[in-house]
Amino acid sequence: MNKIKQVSIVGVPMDLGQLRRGVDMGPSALRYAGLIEEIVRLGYQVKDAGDLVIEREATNPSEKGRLVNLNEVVSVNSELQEKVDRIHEDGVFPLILGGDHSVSIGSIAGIAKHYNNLGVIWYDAHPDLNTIETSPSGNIHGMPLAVNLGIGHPSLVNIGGYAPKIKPENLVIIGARSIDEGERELILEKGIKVYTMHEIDRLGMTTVMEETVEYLAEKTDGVHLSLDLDGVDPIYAPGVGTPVMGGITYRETHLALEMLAEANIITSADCVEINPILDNKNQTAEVATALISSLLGKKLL
Ligand code: 4U7
Ligand code: MN
Ligand code: MN
Ligand code: MN
Repeated sequence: MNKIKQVSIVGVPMDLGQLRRGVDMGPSALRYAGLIEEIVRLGYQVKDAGDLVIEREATNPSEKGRLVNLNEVVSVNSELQEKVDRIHEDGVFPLILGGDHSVSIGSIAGIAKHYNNLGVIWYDAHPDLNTIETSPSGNIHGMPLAVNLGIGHPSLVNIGGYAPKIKPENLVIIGARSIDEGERELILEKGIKVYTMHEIDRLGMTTVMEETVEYLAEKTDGVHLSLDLDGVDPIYAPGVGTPVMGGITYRETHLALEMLAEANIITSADCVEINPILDNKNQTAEVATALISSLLGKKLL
């Protein structure tokens, strides 16, 4: 990653992948927290591509038995896919700011086509491996990882005109502690590598990250980090829509991202699920800004 000293930022102010409003303000909150200036201070050439324009249909999003806001989520992610694809073609590190986690469908769709074996690190309290059949909510932000594996509604799975985007063996989930039954079955069936909170407690973050880097470095030619702020414990990151107690600490998360920076394997990233309305004086966006700085190579000394 450090060989690419250019970063392009795309904001996706979208909250349609779930029912709670507010996560659409994530990009503004990150800008307010000084994310862009911080990345510039780290020596990167930063291009802020601004935010996608999100068009809303005035439908009832809570209608049961369907995917919530499917058409809007497909159209936003198709546009994001094209944007991220172009950033990658210019040789620039894409950093996507959500928005809810459904934006990872578009970001990974734009990136994965450029790699034979894109690795993905999914830092999250949830595995986001639901489908319409298994989802307790119908919310697409609980499905993006399944979609990236080629499992789900065809109009989501085929965004960018190809599927699947990633292979199950190139994926590592870190921080999971709220796993639905269908997700559990898929993890076991596909043999997906998951470090739940149990493994993090037992092994410690150092070992988790050493193993993750070794696991991915061998077989991937690029690694996307998808950072859902609810992976971090809500004590540190309260401004998220689906908080789950017993999460990864602030220091452990820094350590994880510092180790990824050292390993120099991350080639793109997204930062999602910040909800400023539920936050405490923009704390979560500030935490995210500090974390992204670590990912991009910031050191204490
Ligand atoms: B997030 C959930 F049921 N699994 O599918 C669902 F618990 O992107 C939550 O990780 C999904 O924040 C959380 O609705 C999605 C629920
Ligand atoms: Mn291309
Ligand atoms: Mn998520
Ligand atoms: Mn989550």
